[in-house]
Amino acid sequence: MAPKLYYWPRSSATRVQWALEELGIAYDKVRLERESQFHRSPEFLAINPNGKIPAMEDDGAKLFESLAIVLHLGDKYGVERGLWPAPGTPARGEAFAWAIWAGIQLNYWIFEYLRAQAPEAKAGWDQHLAILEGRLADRPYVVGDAFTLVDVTVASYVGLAPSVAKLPLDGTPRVADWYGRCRARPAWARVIAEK
Ligand SMILES: N[C@@H](CCC(=O)N[C@@H](CS)C(=O)NCC(=O)O)C(=O)O
Repeated sequence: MAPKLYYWPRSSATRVQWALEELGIAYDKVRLERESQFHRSPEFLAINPNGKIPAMEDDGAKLFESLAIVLHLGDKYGVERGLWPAPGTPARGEAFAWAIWAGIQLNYWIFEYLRAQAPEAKAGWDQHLAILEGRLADRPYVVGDAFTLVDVTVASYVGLAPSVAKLPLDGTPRVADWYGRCRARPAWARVIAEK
């Protein structure tokens, strides 16, 4: 059975939609409306007890947390499509390291800056963006020579900086170039076309 994604547009579910579109697999979309509060209903809480989107059902698994869902999709569907490193390879370990780093560190510093608007938070963000700039010094994508779902995860967190916190990327030219290449992908265009 095709994976079923519960989502609404322009939310934490967007990185999952982007990953699904890159994979090109059939999936069912269940669009919720925040105002309907269905995401707080017992029916939905049985899928995601946190009462938040995204959530996914896939072959009996009930999944939540957008980053975890992308990692699951990479494992299950990405390897044969060249979008996720094979199990046991050094690249697989690096995929987990960079994707989880983005979900924890980048996400933390963006929202800390948004909350505090303080120089310390800006310094924390700058320090982490410089780490990514260094990573991209000798490779075109975050892991390996080609685009993978690691780029989906890292770019989706990086993208919160300009869009949510008004933090520009222009001080890190390699990040800006890589981010532009990620966002130029047709799969991304399909995702953001939905209003
Ligand atoms: N860390 C979670 C965040 C999920 C989240 O906060 N989702 C928001 C939409 S972006 C939500 O469902 N909010 C509804 C609510 O809290 O009532 C993830 O990445 O999946």
